[in-house]
Amino acid sequence: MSTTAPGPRIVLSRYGYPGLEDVPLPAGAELVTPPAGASPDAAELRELVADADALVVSTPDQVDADLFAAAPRLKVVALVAVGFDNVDLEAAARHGVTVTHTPGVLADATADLAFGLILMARRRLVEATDIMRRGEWGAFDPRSFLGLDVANATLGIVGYGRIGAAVARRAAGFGMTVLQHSRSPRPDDGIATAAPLDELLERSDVVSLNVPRTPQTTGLIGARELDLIGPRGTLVSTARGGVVDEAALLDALRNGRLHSAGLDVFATEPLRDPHDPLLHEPRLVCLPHIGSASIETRTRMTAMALRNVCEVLAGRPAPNPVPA
Ligand code: 8YV
Repeated sequence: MSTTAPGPRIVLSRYGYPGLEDVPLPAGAELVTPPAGASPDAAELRELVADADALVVSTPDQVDADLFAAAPRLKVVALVAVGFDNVDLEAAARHGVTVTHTPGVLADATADLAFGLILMARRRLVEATDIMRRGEWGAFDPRSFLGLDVANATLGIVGYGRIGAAVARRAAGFGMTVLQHSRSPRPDDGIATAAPLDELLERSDVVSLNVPRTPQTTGLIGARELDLIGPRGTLVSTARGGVVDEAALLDALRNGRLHSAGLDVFATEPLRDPHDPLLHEPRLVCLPHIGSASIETRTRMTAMALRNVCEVLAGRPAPNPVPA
């Protein structure tokens, strides 16, 4: 009698990753997903991974030491995300689990969104849309909805990795002068000029945050830094919540010490309290962490994450391990 060994058990933390149906999987693989719309908490995730060989997760899922302890067969955690601050990498290493992510494939979508935030904040697009929705488009007044120019302004990019560089390429099309600041110096690309952080903040009309969340970047932009950007300045972040001190940001906007801001990321996600003051500040544009949310981009991210799963399960090195 011959028996066929069952294929690997691949747990996905979310239902509905775009393009999953087109990704080639190991023979006999069993895919396990929560129901559509479900968002498993830590205990549910631990239950799901008990017999898993691979786990595919998104940014909101906390992959901590308890999860690794609850998953004795786990070989790979594949993030459908480039940021990996939600994974305990030391615990992964202790348990011999490879952690992978999806660099590169979401740089353009995230840079597009950063530019969307810049235009929305600086040209007051949300305020303008809101008055139309309320039927309050009044008689022409030359002072209505005056914003500040994006074209030919100076843009400072904090964190000049793939996403930061993609933001810079877009800025070049707007005739902007581009400054950049990175922890590790980047070679001159002819688009952005390197500058120390304080100098970049002082010289920039618009500042885009594109750093990962680390102990060094947590609280990087507080009251002092916002004052360096100044009353004609705009701050946008598609990075991670916690990089900007949100209370200091609200204070600077309310007191006219900063012109405007746009956030796609928050210290608390999801931000569900409809009374949260961040959601009611007229000069602050808020989006629900949608930097990579285009069909093409999320499809590429899914394919890349699953390719990493397949390679590790086949005993080969992961193509996109998170950096050491
Ligand atoms: C989303 C992201 O969080 O890639 C990242 O680091 O923050 C975003 O792409 C992701 O798509 C959801 O997992």
